[in-house]
Amino acid sequence: MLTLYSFGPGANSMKPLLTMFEKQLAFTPRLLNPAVFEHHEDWFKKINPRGQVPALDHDGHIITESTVICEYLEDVFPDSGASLRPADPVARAEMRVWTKWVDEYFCWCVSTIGWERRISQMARAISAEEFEERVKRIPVPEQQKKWRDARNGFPKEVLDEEMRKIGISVKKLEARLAESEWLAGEQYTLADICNFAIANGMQNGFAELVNAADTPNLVQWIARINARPACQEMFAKIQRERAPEPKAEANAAA
Ligand SMILES: N[C@@H](CCC(=O)N[C@@H](CS)C(=O)NCC(=O)O)C(=O)O
Repeated sequence: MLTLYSFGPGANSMKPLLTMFEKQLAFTPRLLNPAVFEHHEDWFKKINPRGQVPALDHDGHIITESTVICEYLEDVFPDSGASLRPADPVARAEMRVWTKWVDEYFCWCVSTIGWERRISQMARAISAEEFEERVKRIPVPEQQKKWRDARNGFPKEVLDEEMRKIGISVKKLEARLAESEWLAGEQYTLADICNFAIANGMQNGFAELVNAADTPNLVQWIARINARPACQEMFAKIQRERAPEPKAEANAAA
């Protein structure tokens, strides 16, 4: 039995969700509500002591870390649905360079701007006392700081630096996708799924950077993945838990 704890199809949660739909795996989706800090409740910290989603329960074995979960699913169910890892070791290494890059670089700059735009509203929607009570329950000190920054507003120099990194990231993706249809070459792989999880929505939330004129290949790649039956089924079946609606859509809650 497979149960996936997530916030729904966005950011890190989308990586294993889309992988499961691509691999046509039957699973129980368990959606947590970030607006009520459900992921910091004791019952969930028993599942993931870091108090973060996604987390996979496979017959009682808990797997955490979004990219690790995707690789695990490919290891355990190699013949189910789409094959999402190249057989060729060179292409496989290239896939992992892209999944490493999204986890270590691309995800973080987009995440901070998303937190500033959307999570800040969630953090400010409650009283200072209640907020501090909730922050105390967050097990990871860096995440406590991130919630406090979201409530107080991230320093301008941090936001400027993250926007600079987003600009670099967008150019890097565009340059690669001008060379080949998919990030690791000829085959659609976990590299595409994991980067799409962060990039999808940037054509709206970061339209000044991601648009048909400046990044045609990136825009087409985003559209190609959105058009895949597995992706459409995921969005139709799994509703994302949302923070209060902002003016511009961004990929938040990472
Ligand atoms: N490295 C982890 C990061 C997980 C992560 O940042 N999860 C976010 C949602 S995308 C989360 O739980 N955020 C809420 C919080 O930290 O309070 C992974 O890739 O799974």
